[in-house]
Amino acid sequence: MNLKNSNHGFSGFDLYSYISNKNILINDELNKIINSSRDSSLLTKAMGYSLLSGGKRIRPVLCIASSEAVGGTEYDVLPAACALEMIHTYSLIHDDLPAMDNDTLRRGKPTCHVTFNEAAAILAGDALLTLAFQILSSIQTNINAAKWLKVIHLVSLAAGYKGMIEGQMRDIASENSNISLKELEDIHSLKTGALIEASVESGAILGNGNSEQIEHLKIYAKNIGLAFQITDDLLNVKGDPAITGKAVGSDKTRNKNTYPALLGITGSENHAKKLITDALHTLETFDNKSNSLRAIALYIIERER
Ligand code: GRG
Repeated sequence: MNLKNSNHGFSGFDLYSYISNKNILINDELNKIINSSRDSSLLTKAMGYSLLSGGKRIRPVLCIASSEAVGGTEYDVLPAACALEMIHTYSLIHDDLPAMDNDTLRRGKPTCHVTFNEAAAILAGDALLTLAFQILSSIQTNINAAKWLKVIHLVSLAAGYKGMIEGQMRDIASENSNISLKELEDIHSLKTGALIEASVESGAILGNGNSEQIEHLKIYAKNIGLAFQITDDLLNVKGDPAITGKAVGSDKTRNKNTYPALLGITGSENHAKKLITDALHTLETFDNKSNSLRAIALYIIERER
């Protein structure tokens, strides 16, 4: 299946330039937020170390792209985009802790607890999570307060005990045991998909999308969220640590339930491609303002990091 050549009404979008430009905007804003406290405490250093260490910024980019797809602007959603990246970074810091995955490499650098210490890493994660909601709830833009409240609510659900944290808990609990494909899909959808879905949905709400557009974008997000984690599983098998910036082979060592373990490499690749095809179909009623979302969907399964 060659997704690039199939007819989804989209061609020639320069995703590299798009992501690079959005990353400049997002990184500038994250720098401003972290440096605004003007202190050099261990806590602020640990927060900045992980937050400003060069992740792909796919969640904030999705938030912006989703807003633009329904006619909004990047400025409408920039604070929300940054808050989503903070929540994501907190989850990575905690995921790398000895009590969780016990990883020493992240984004090409030693993990937060290795560079600082475990207490600093736990607190830096806590502080980033809290700061995200501080930013979400102190917005001064033209978008009405009811929309912001809706976004705060959906982000708290996605990040919380019925979302990402529940997914992480089930993931850890299922190590060393056999689970079904449905159980694995639920874990991945919660652990990784929920925050990706929240990124797309909040962009659509703040960009003033109508209810039909928002519903379509939620289906798009559900599909790409799952495909994103399948690709993450595949990169843990066949990725290059020099490119991914994190350990390869660790899922197998820990006897984790993953798509490659359940479906094999080719089965996992085909499943991810099917999800991306479905995601692209949900964008059929959208005009070319959603070409960034189309290109991101393809990138998600082609990425090398
Ligand atoms: C301990 C209170 C407490 C909560 C823990 C750790 C956690 C909650 C959740 C973990 C969720 C998690 C780490 C999911 C993995 C998602 C994933 C695929 C991460 C990699 O994302 P990328 O590729 O990374 O976007 P970059 O570095 O590019 O940002």
